[in-house]
Amino acid sequence: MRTNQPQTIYLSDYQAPAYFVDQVDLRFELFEDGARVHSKLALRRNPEASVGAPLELNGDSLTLESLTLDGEALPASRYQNEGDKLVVPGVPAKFELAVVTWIEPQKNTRLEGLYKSSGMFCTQCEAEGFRCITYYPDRPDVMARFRTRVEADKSAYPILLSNGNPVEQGDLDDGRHFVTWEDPFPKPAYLFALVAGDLLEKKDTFTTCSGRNIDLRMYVEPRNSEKCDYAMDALKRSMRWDEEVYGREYDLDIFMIVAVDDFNMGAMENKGLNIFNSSCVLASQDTATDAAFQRIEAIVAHEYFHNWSGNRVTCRDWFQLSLKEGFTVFRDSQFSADMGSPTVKRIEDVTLLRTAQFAEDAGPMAHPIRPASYMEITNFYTLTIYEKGAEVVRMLHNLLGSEMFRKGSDLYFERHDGQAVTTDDFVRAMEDASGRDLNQFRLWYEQAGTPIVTVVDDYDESDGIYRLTIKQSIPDTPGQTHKKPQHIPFAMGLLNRAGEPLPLNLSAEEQNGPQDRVLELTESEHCVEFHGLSERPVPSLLRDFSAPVRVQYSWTREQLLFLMSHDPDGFNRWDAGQRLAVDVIQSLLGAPDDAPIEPRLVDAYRQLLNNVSLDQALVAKMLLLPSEAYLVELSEQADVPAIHAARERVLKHLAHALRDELLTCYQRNLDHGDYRLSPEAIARRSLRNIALAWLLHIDDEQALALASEQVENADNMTDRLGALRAMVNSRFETQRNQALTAFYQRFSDDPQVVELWFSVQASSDRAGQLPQIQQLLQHPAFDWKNPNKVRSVVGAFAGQNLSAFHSPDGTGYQFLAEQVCRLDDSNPQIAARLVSPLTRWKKFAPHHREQMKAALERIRDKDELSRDVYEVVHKSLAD
Ligand code: B3K
Ligand code: ZN
Repeated sequence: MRTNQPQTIYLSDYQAPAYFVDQVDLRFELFEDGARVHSKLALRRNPEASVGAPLELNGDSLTLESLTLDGEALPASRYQNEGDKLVVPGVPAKFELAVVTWIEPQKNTRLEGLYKSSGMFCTQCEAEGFRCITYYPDRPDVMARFRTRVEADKSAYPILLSNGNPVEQGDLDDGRHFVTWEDPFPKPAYLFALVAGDLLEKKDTFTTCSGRNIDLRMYVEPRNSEKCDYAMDALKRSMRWDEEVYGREYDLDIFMIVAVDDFNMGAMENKGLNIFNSSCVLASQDTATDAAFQRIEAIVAHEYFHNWSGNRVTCRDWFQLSLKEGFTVFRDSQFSADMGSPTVKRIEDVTLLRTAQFAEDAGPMAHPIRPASYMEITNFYTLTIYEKGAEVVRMLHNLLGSEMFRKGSDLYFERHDGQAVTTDDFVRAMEDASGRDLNQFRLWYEQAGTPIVTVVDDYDESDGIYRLTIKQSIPDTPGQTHKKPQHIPFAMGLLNRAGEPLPLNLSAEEQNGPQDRVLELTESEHCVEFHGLSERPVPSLLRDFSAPVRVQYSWTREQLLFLMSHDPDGFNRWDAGQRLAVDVIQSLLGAPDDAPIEPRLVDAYRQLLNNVSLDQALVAKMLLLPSEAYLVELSEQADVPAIHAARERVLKHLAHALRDELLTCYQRNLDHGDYRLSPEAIARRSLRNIALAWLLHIDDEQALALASEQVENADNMTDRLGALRAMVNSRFETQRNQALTAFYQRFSDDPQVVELWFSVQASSDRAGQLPQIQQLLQHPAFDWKNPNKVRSVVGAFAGQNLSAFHSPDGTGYQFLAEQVCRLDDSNPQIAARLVSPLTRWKKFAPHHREQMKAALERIRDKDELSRDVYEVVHKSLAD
């Protein structure tokens, strides 16, 4: 529904539902021009509700055909149909309601509820999509058993799926057929799913820890037959891991995954029937990059883990979203760490958190991981709810230790199985299992904003004491000021001049203290003393990023160089390198072109390139300079052209100075054997593609020859795309265009590769200036109805091509405003997400700021703005 003044919904207004649904019987008649949905609900009044409470059902874009209460058709006078709500007063304590609605999935471009994608019917019901299918109490605290019969033409839709186990199937008249599914586990409507299509079925099995055999199925379009193996394998690894690490066994007899091309998000954890965006599940060596394989493994695991953290125990209301998302992201990050390199996984997670979540937490949309209000819940599937939510669970894990944490999660699952609960119930289970008082810790759920932890040190030679004064403060965020100190686990260590770890003795009496400690910060200021130190140590602070905070400490460049090569904590080694690079780049902002560049940076990178004893995956991460987006995030008043120029200068300087080392690195990391997805092989590919990218950044002819050969002959997409990206970012325009054309011709019938092809161009400051972006939008493969295509052009341009998007004439901002307005009518969810790069306009230098604001105002002034975009734009423009 469109509205000009959307209502704000408050957590404090929460009321339990007046009626529960025990059983839902659904019958879908699917046709080419629409679908008829027959729903029978067994309803029961909540004993807590008052007698005579009206029944309220949600509905959106539905045509009501009939409404029957206990077998008696209700005339229009017996209910109020208020557009998005159907209210039936005077209902008994227990009754059956039959509702028939007509819907038009073919016309559904919002991709919420039931819709069609590439000729198949599919659904997306989280958060509030079920109300686009039938009238229903569409809220997660109403949990019911579903029985679903799907009827459709047998030749066009031979596969008919829904949640649970198949219980009946047969043929009908007119070439139609049906399948009935029954889900024995009560669930909220947001976990409902239906799929009907002409799909290829891939089969496998999994034997659970108690010896039950589970049928595993993947359903894909026949052309994707060769792209299923990796996801199927990842699924089996996830199932085993959840048994071993969390003691969670799968519960139904069948688990299904379906790949769909048009999908707003990455995937959806519907009970027993996960639906995936094709780009997050389909992969082959020829078409998917290493990063895509890793993303697929993580998302398959994430959706599977939801079966317990989300489905068996679900959210009471949408304010509790992080209950399932934060916990499940934490679980999938543990899984990915176990499958590959924990340090590299941590670096990737923290990079995303610090670049994008910290930005969100400092902007106009900042909200606690349990928000107090929202207008449109779809806007709250945020990095804060997901990534910061996962960090909060990680802190609990760190504070309690793995054993106690596992006791806590066991208690949580056992205590709340089959219930819809709150984040507080989760913390209470952790508290009850461990005996720890987590009262102050709960503030992490209530207060928005990234805490700032300031560290000042002092070494007293005379008594051998090293003192740290640690202060915390939390910045104001919309609607929240004067925040209370939070409970922060702060992991640290100290190193001596030789790079050896020192014992952390907290008193004169302590002799052989541990070399790692987690300080628990609870006050706004702490003073910690370390005794028995014969020299001034170098501190290694916030090891493994033990809390989602910004650390401020006046590192010298010597200290950073020292930590880069000596810190035993791999994460902090990387972090020291990042801090050094940030410092060097920032020192060049606005400096003359011939201002000298820190020579020790070149030495440090040379050492990295030559270091073959260190984990090569870590080396590859350490070689990446901080992104422009991160540098923007760290600025007070970001001047994008200046940031771009300074970063480019450093990159080019390093590439020139290290040309020989880069060529050696490239050659050393060439693979001659078969393609493998081992961490070592992935690291080799990363290293050689980084070397190529740097060399082409300085337009090196020899590198051009290597890249041209690689883009043509690589046996995998990581190398092919790595070479293409490097060429696209070089000045060799003719070769770039030839490579782009050849690449497109080779892969034009593969939508996932075409998306990569779009985004490589849209995110490049050389190939993705505005006129070229406009051309991409005209390309025959571009499709406004497909969210992946929109993200790969418009999203990549505004989110990754910062210097083009922030071009001084403001045309990038106006372009984005135009595309948001255009999409708002067809897919408001995607439109609202695209607004994001404009929302932080106040953070930018004045010449950007005014034009960004003007673009936001242009969107605000559009007629009939969706609730989704309205909320983001109005909050961004608020004082
Ligand atoms: N729970 C879904 C997200 C659905 C978002 C709907 N707007 C995917 C996930 O987090 O697993
Ligand atoms: Zn999730």
